[in-house]
Amino acid sequence: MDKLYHLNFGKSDLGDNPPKIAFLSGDPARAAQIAGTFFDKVTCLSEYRGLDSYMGKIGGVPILSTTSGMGAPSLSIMVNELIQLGVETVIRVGTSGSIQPDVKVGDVVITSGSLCVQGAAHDIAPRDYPAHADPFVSVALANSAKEQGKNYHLGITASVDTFYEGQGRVSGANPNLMRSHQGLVDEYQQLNVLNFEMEAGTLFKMASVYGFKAGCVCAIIAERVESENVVMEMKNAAVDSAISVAVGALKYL
Ligand code: R2B
Repeated sequence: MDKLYHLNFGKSDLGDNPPKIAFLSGDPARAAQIAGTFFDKVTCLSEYRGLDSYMGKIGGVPILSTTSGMGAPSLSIMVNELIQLGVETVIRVGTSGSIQPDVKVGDVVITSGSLCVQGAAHDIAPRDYPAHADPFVSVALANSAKEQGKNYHLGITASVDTFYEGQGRVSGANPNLMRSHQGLVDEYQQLNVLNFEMEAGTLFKMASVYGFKAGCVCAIIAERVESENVVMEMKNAAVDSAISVAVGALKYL
């Protein structure tokens, strides 16, 4: 038995030509959607703790679609185990809230680098260590988005640990933000940060430390300049766009 504890599969499940590229989604339903829509010869490798994984082929190339779970601690476990299995490129396909007025619900953001405000990353690299995407993966994602006529933005993402306080939300159970978090959306807007999410910064630091390639494309599902809420009516279409940009990037890699 060579199963890794959290992935719940091992090298012997991956065959003679094991996948070197993994799509990584926070939501297990998105991991299943990617595999079900785009993979040939899909195998479900694991349904364990909501961190489900699938294997298949796209254009004859073996590929994984795995779930990171929400937030950097969970992502760090799944990515560590994927790398142990020989994965060399990880593309996060996520959801996100925009910070800039011209980044609209339904658009996609391709992260060139993260403002990484994530505790898990401190276990892997120093606070000031850069959190940047692989430039070739980012260009592949941008080429794919352009080719598909998507509204896309390439730039800096704020990767934080919490959905509420860390993204300056006061509409949840805690209406009182610490002084450091008051006016966060305005401050990040002035710093030209495009969007909030909760995984990419740690993924990028792991990539530089471990020596693999990483990229991130996120569907914009909230406009934080306007509201704290997710626009549920547009979520599926936005996620479909991010997925098709990620899949379309493969041919540029
Ligand atoms: C986006 O969506 C999740 C929070 O709702 C989290 O995983 C993220 O980065």
